[in-house]
Amino acid sequence: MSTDFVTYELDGPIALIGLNRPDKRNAINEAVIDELRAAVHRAGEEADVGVLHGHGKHFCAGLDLGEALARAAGQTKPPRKRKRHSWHEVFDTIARGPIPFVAALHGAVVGGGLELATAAHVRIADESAFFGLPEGQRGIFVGGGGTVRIQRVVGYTVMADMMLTGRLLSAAEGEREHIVRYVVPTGQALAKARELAAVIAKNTPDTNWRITNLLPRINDLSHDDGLFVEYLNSNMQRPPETAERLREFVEGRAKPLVAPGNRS
Ligand code: 1HE
Repeated sequence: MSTDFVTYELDGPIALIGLNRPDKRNAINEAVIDELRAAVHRAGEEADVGVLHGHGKHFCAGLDLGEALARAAGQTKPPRKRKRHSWHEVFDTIARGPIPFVAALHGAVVGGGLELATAAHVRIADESAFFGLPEGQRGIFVGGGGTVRIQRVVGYTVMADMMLTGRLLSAAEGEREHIVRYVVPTGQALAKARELAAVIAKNTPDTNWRITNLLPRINDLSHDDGLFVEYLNSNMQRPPETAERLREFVEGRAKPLVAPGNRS
C-alpha cells in the first residue's frame, strides 16, 4: 500500500511507514493523518515492528500551518459532534498499540513532528536532525499529545525553554535530553532503525506488548499501584513461546549475552 502522503512497505516482520509530502516538508494535515492511521493499523495487523521515517530532507515540519490558519480564521466550521482528536488517536495507536515503533529522524523534527516522533518507542537521529517546538512563535500550542508525551521525555524545564524561547536542539542535544537514544551519521538513520527493528522483532510479540503498553502505564501509577499491576501482569497467561525460550536457556541453547566492551 502506498498512498499519496504516506508510503508503506512490508519487509519480513518490519513495516516501513514513510511520511511522503516532501514539498511541504512532510507537514501533517488531515489527509496525512488519515493515511498514517491506515498504515499504522495495517502494520499492527501484519508486522511485528514498525519503522517511521520521512521522505525528503526533513522528517516532519509539524502541523500544516495552512490548515491551521483556515481554522484560526474561522474558515472551517466547528464539528457538530465532538470526537477524539485524530492526532491523539493515531499517535496513541503507535505508542500503545500491538507493536513497537522505531523512529528514524533527520532534518526538521518540529512541533507535531516531534509529537509524532515521541510516540515511537526507540528513536534514532542522524546528525542533520534538529528538534523544536515553534508553537510559541506561531501563536498556537502543542496538540498532538506533546503536553503529555514530550513533557514526560524531556521534563518541564526543557520543554518550557523550547516553547518559550523557540530554542532548537541539535541531534547531540536531543540525545542528551532523551529525545533520541542513538545518533548516527547523516543519511544513516533509516538503516539503523531497520537494524534495531530487526532486533526487536526477535523478541516475543507478547513481551514487546508488555514493554510498550504496561511499562508506560505503570510509570503513571503510584509506587504501590505500580507494584500491584506488575504482580497482576506476572500472573497473566503467557504464550507457549515463553516456555520455549526459557527451555532454550536452561538447556544451554540460548545465545549468550555479550557485554558492550566484548563485541567484535
Ligand atoms: C509548510 C510547513 C508547515 C513547511 N505547514 N507548510 N511547524 C513550523 O513552525 C515549522 C515550519 N516550517 C519551517 O520552519 C521550515 O519549512 C523547515 C525548517 C521545516 C524547512 O525549511 P526549508 O527551507 O527546507 O523549507 P521551506 O522553504 O521553509 O518550506 C518549503 C515549503 O513547505 C513551503 O511551501 P511552498 O509552497 O512555498 O514551497 C512551506 O510553506 C511549506 N511548509 N513547513 C505548511 N508546517 C497538533 S499541534 C502541533 C503544532 C505544530 O506542529 S507547530 C509547528 C509548525
